Amino acid sequence: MSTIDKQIQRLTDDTIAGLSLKQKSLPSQWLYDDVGSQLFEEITQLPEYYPTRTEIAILRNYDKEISYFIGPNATIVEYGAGAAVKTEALLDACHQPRAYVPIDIAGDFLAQTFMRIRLKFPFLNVYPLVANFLDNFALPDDLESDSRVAFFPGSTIGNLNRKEIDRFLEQMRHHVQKNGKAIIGIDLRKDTRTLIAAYADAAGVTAKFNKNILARLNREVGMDFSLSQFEHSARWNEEESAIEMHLVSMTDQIVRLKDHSFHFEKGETIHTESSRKYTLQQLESITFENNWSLTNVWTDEQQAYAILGLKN
Ligand code: AVJ
Repeated sequence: MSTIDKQIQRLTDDTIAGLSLKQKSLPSQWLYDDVGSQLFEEITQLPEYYPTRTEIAILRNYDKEISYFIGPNATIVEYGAGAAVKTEALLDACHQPRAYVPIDIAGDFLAQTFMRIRLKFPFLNVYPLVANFLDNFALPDDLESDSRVAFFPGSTIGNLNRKEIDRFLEQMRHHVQKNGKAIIGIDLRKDTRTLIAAYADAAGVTAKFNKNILARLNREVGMDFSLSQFEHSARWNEEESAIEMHLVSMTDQIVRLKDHSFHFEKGETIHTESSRKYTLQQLESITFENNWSLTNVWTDEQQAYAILGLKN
């Protein structure tokens, strides 16, 4: 089977499994096809969506310290690189990084990122890698550098559950090897109003982003979702300490996938993404339990967002 066929098979299996649950759900990774990745980039520009701009401001504010933390002649490995906008801030801050390995599941998007970074940082060796960072995979073995630094910005770690975080932090330790380091950006817990506004913006871009998963299922596995029959909703789940995106069925309806049919009651939802929000204390114990030492925490004045510096 080709990679594309395999991907469509996984999407189909995940969808059948997820829509058969009592609380219907879809794995959030499927939000990020090329259209979804593009819409997410639009989200990062919204006035309500503070994480991206706060993260970039922290990177710029502490560029000297971060650059010192990274050290010279490093290879930066970025998980879920997307458009790699924050990477530019990081690469600007570094003195002479040696190589850059952007990893993303959206291949077309990665190719564009590759071209842009090459133009802006001509001295840098770029090795793009199409992969799901939750899978097991190896890095190219011809990376010559003094040290490897994993970069996981954008609070993507907030999408992972505890088991996934443990697995990911473990793989990251393998990837960066002995003396390796990691820089992880993460959104912190804060008041619910700010959070809901960030995930239910006035311009409706997040709604479009969320509904794109239905459009994708129509496009790629031939489902028959009527997009106007679903509405975006952002909810705070206190137990999980997470903002959740849901798609709410506006009517009682049936949606089909091949010979499967899924019944939706009016008001029933599909849970599409959880964005967990942590306290610094929780982050300390999670990293400690995964054998990383947390050596640096960079944050903004309001402590809305944190960038962690970890050593293997
Ligand atoms: C890309 C996962 C970090 O959780 O804030 C933004 C995705 N979803 N608005 C986040 C997202 C809705 C974003 N991450």
